[in-house]
Amino acid sequence: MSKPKPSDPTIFSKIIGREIPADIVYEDDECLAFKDINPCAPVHILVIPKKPIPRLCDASKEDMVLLGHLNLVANQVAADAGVGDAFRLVVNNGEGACQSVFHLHYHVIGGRTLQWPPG
Ligand code: DGP
Repeated sequence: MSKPKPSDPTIFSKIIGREIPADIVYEDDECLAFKDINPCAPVHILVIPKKPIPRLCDASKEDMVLLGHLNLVANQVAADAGVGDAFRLVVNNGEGACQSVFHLHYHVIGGRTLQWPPG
């Protein structure tokens, strides 16, 4: 099987389209938030835009409002999960930074003591 290109549809497009299930905790016209299938903390939620931006570095000025919205939704889902005052927001951008799904996503991680710097 050939290596996926950043422009290919991803598993997250299938979650948006309800072709595969996910534990969805928030949805609006612009974005979706659901629990990570492989959580690294008691709270591990992914916030994704419905627009298929592959990586953060592929976002442009026209995405400015959307990117701000994703941050506010991250705040909201963290608060709803009970970790609103202590959580980490992570974007892995590109293969070299461990991005494995090429649809922009923010990891909202919390519910345990978090170390710094991350590995
Ligand atoms: P990243 O390495 O930053 O690209 O993170 C991708 C995350 O996506 C990883 O933590 C696991 C999660 N993930 C991958 N496939 C699925 C899936 O089918 N469902 C859910 N809920 N999460 C997934």
